[in-house]
This record gives sequence, structure tokens and C-alpha cells, in this order.
Amino acid sequence: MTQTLSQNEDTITALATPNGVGAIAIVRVSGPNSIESVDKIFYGKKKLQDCDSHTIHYGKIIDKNREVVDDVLVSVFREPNSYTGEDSAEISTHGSSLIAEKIISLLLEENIRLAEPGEFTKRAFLNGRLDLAQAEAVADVINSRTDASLRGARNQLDGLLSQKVDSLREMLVNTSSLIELELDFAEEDLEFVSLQQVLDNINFIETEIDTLMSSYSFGRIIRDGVNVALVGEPNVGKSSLLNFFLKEARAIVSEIPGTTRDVIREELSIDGILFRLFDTAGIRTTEDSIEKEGVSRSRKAIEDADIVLFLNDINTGFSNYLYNEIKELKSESRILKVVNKIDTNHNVSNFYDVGISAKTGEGIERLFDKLKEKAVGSQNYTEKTAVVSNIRHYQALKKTKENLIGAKKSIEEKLSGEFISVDLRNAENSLGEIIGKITSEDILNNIFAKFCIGK
Ligand SMILES: Nc1nc2c(ncn2[C@@H]2O[C@H](COP(=O)(O)OP(=O)(O)OP(=O)(O)O)[C@@H](O)[C@H]2O)c(=O)[nH]1
Ligand SMILES: [Mg+2]
Repeated sequence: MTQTLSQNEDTITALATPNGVGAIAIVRVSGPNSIESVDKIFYGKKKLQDCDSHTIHYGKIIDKNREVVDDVLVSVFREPNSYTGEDSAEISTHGSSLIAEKIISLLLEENIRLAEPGEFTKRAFLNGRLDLAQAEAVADVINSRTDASLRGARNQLDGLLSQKVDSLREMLVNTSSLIELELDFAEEDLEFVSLQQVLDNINFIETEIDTLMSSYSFGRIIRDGVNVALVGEPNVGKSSLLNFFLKEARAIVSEIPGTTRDVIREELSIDGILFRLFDTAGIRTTEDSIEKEGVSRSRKAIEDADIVLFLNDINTGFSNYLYNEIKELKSESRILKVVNKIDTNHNVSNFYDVGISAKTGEGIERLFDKLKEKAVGSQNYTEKTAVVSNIRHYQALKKTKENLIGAKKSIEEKLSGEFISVDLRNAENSLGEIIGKITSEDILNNIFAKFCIGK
């Protein structure tokens, strides 16, 4: 389905600030009747309908019983220069959810309806203010928890990914037209020269898509963070390490093996990357039913982890049997071999990735480096690189690549131009899905339903 521009006949409203007490609360209104409807409950020096776009006006909101609801400031935006691209108003009130609710219910009486989650941003997309990848980045910007994730989302909102995808799409369109020209004018087979050109173009686009796809593991980690399971035999110092990371006595530490019974989850930001740490019960065979449950939860934590921090005690040595067990659940490249308690014995074998002391903090900086390296690899993405962080985008790229491979196969097999053309067109559509050139209503609803109300 091709996207039609918005014909939003109705006007919507929602609270745009968090529900609760604050300095101010903002009620947002957008749609053709927004300014005229707010005028019906707003009393200021001038009617808002007579005010210019991007101006702010002081006045009172007064209800049907002539009671003042609040003193407010109303910002007026006229289409197309607003967030949604429609006429909009933002009412800033004193930060009480009660006042905001009252204002919203007054607006609902003026033939305005409550906005669905993400509906303002959906309208911005439908009106061409943002493309789909940028609209999705709005949600990511809001949800960012670390510097790096914010930077990544900003980069997508600024359109870095969209520009890249758009330029590849344009190249595909040009490539398709090379073939279609031939199809229109030549009865004969396609000329060798243009086929070579088509092939060169496809190869170029495929390489660019590979680069984008390979940025996904980095992008996802920047956006969502990394799960790190602290795993090892009882008493090796997993909980001590968690406490050292957090600089607080979060988990109980004792010299008794089997102290930790449940999985404890905490978060840590290292250079802007969010690490979710899971301290687990030491793994051993045990008859204690509670400890048994703890051990089975440890195994689950290993399965769910992006990185397993496999901790060993320098005095008891590397636990081969446990390592083999972990390897059955996780690929070796995801396991970091760490030895603890090096304050008691400095003889660290270089078999380990890193030696540390959870007691003195020795080696912890190196451990941070190793964690970062395992998480994001050694790729060097600059602020100006387009990075893929959204599974929907990744899947669309994968489909594009498959279509390109199909087109190349048709060329190799010397099939007629129509076959090549169909694959190229599909590739074009798959790429278009990322920026929303081609989208179904279902996909849109699914994307915007994940937004909060008022955005
Ligand atoms: N000397 C020294 N002792 C440590 C170090 N790290 C932990 N310990 C001690 O080792 C013992 C066990 O520490 P925990 O952190 O409870 O070990 P754990 O791996 O969480 O153990 P379980 O929860 O039973 O699986 C405690 O007595 C800690 O004080 C270290 O780096 N150096
Ligand atoms: Mg413990």
C-alpha cells in the first residue's frame, strides 16, 4: 500500500508531560479544529485564532460554570510548521494532573477526542514531517538511558540512516530503469554493457547493505544495553564483584559457598554503554532444594546473556567442567574467562582474559575494557556513520539483500529482463519499508502503539 498524505479530519488531545505533580503540565491538541476549540475555553487578551504561528499567549481556562480552572500559557502552531504538520496548540498549566485532566475533559466536550499512543508522531509521519525511521527514533530518544544510546537515537532522528537508505533506494531505481529502458525499446536480449552496469550497481548496493547489517549488533547493544551473567562455582567472588562494580554492598557476600540463591539484577553504565549485570548462584551439584532452584536459574541467566563473565578463584584454579557446561549454552566467543582474588596470588596465567581482585579493585579497569570489547567489538563507528539498531530495519535489509541475490542469479542464468526487474523492484520496496515509503496500516499501528500517549 502506498502511503497517502494524512487526511486527519479529527482533532486529538493528550497530556504530553508525565502524569503526576510537576512544575508545569502540558496538554497537547492537534488537528484542524485545535485552535478554534481551545479558543472556546481560553480567555486571554486576543482570540487564539487571530494569533500568529509560534506565539505564546497568557490567559485563563474557564469552565462552563464560569470557574477558573487555571492560568495558562498557550502556544499556537499553524500547519504545516508544527510537530504534527497540522494546526496545534500546547496548553501549559500548573503541574497538577487534576488541572490537566479538567482541561482535557473540557476539550473532549468540544468535539475533540483522546489521542492514541504515538498518534502525534504518527501524524507527523503521515504529513511528511518525519520518515518512519525517524519517527521510530523519537521513541528511542525518549527511552534512552545512556549517553551512547541517546547519541545513536539522535543520529537516527537526524536522518543519517534515512539518507543512506534513500540513496541506496535511488540507486536501485536507476538500476531498474536501465533494464526497463532496454525492455521497452529492444526486442532482443539485454545488451551486455548495461547488464554489466546493472551487476556493478547491485554489487555496490549489496556491499553497502552488508555494512549496514553488520552495524546491527553494535546498534542494538547501544540501544538496548548488554546482559552480562556473572557465573562461576560457589565462593569464587561473583557477588563481591557485583558489589565492587556498584560501589555498594548490594549482594550478600560470605565465605560460605552457596550464599547467593537467586539471580540479582543491577545496571552499570561503562562509557555510556548500559550493562545489565546478573549475579547468579554458584553452580554445583547440590541436594538443597532452594540452592538447586538457584542453580537452574543461573543456567537460564547464561542462556539469556549476551556475555558470560565466567569467574574463577585463583586458588582453586580454572573450572574445566563448568566451562564445558557453559559452552553448551553459549558460544565461546561470548564467554569472558576471568580469574579473581589475585590479591592473594599474583601468578596469573595468560590463559585467562583478565585477572582481577574484587577486594582491592586491581584489574577492574582492564575488565571494563574487555567487557566493552566483547560487547561492541573493535568496530569504530563515528558520529556520522549510519547505524542500524532496530530489528525491523535489520529484517528489511535482509529481505533487500535476498532480492538482490535473486536479481544477480537471474542475470547469471541469463533470464529475461522481467525477472531481474521484479527482484530489483522487490528490493526497492524492502528498502522503502525502512523509511516508510511502503507501509501497511498494520505495521504503522504496531510501531506507534509502542509509544506513550501524548507523543
Ligand atoms: N582475598 C579475596 N577474597 C575475595 C575476593 N573476592 C571475594 N572474596 C571472598 O570470597 C568469599 C566469597 O565471596 P562471594 O562474593 O560471596 O562469592 P560468590 O561467588 O558470590 O559465592 P556464592 O554466592 O556462594 O556462589 C567471601 O569471603 C569474599 O570476601 C578477592 O578478590 N580477594
Ligand atoms: Mg554470591
